[in-house]
Amino acid sequence: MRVIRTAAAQLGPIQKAEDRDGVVARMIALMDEAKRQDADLIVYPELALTTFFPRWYHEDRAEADHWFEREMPGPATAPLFARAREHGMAMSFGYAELTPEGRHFNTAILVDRDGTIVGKYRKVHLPGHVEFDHERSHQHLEKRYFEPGDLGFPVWRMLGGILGMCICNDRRWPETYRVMGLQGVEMVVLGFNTPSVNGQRSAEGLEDRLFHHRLSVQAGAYQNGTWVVAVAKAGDEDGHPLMGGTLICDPNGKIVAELPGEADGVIVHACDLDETRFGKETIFDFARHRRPEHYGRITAQ
Ligand code: CDT
Repeated sequence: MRVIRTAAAQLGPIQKAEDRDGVVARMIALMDEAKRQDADLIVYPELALTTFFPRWYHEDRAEADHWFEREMPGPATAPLFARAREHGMAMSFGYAELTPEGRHFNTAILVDRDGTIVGKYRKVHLPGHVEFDHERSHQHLEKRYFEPGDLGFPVWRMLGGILGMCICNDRRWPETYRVMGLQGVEMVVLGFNTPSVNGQRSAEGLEDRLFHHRLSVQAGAYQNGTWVVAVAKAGDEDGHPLMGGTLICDPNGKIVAELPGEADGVIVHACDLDETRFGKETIFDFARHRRPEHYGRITAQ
């Protein structure tokens, strides 16, 4: 058995006026609870440090720069890194990254038990739009504020296994999991901010959204023989509802733990990476069964 006791740490809403210090205090409280449950790894949501700011339109996009981190860890996140080191707990969380060259990414990191950042991922599939859209009930301006990730979908050896990351909308794309699956990934960790209703299709409500979320994660897990840990930022942010649905899915595609509600909370599950073997060695033994000669259209521009 190669067990990672994994905590999926959902954050409830973060209002526009809340500062990072308050959010980091909440993250530390969740980490302490995860430690009480003996977790090795804690996973937080996408853009964990702030409200989901891409819903707010700024004509001058530089006005949004205050939502971005210029260093990691920085002054606000140093206490989180310190507590993780103290607990000897690995972690992953998402944040908006502003590079020294002035590039903007929707980023997530993997941090080992000793506080070292071992992996960085930049969101590839950016949903939404660039300009203010009067047809929508709410804005989703990720394409305005971020550029698509430039790092692909790498995996990292950590905690005795092979771990990968993706972010929110990425979880809906089979290619995301498959690219990591081809590198032997055993656990994919991801955070998300998903509006409870579709801003362009009022008929698609919370139940459908939760269904498509679970469907995507469960399919990705099963078809690649990997654990998937999916963590929400949820609840009502300044009148804009985000769904919950924080869950841990096993390599068989079954949800083994799911957090009810939309508030701060943790679920911990003992994820045995050896459970990935069966799928990887049988029906999804890629070396024996894949037929890439027929998949050319997938990568054609
Ligand atoms: N954050 C994020 O990627 N959210 C998207 C919402 C899509 S609607 C424009 C998601 O796929 O959950």
